[in-house]
Amino acid sequence: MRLYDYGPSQNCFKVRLLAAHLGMALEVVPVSIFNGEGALPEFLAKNPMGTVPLLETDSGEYLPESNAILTFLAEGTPYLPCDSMPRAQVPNWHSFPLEAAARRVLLSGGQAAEAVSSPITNS
Ligand SMILES: N[C@@H](CCC(=O)N[C@@H](CS)C(=O)NCC(=O)O)C(=O)O
Repeated sequence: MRLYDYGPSQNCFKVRLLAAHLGMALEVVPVSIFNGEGALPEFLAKNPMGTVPLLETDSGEYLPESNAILTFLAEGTPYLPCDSMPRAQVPNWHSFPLEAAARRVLLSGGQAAEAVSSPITNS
């Protein structure tokens, strides 16, 4: 399988980390997203969102979205249990970072988002 990847991306790191835990070999294809490689027609044909990570299976199917890729890779392993409650905890924890970030933004009245998007100054 092939992973379209950007080294500093945490979403890509999650996928590489799980693959390493599973002893799964992934062919890593670097995509230089800040140089526009994600917006090239040949990449958009694989993933219309233009984002990484993107998994290409051995049968040539494409799967974007880090959490979907994690779920796909984890199937049949202890990282995705069969029993319903522990299995449901997986999407629960996948949602946690986004939910936690959204709550912080909402509870701060938007100031948390402004702090993140404001340029750092030395004044
Ligand atoms: N929800 C997606 C987010 C994907 C995403 O935004 N990836 C970033 C790198 S971390 C990217 O490709 N950015 C390039 C762009 O948005 O054009 C996931 O979890 O995979």
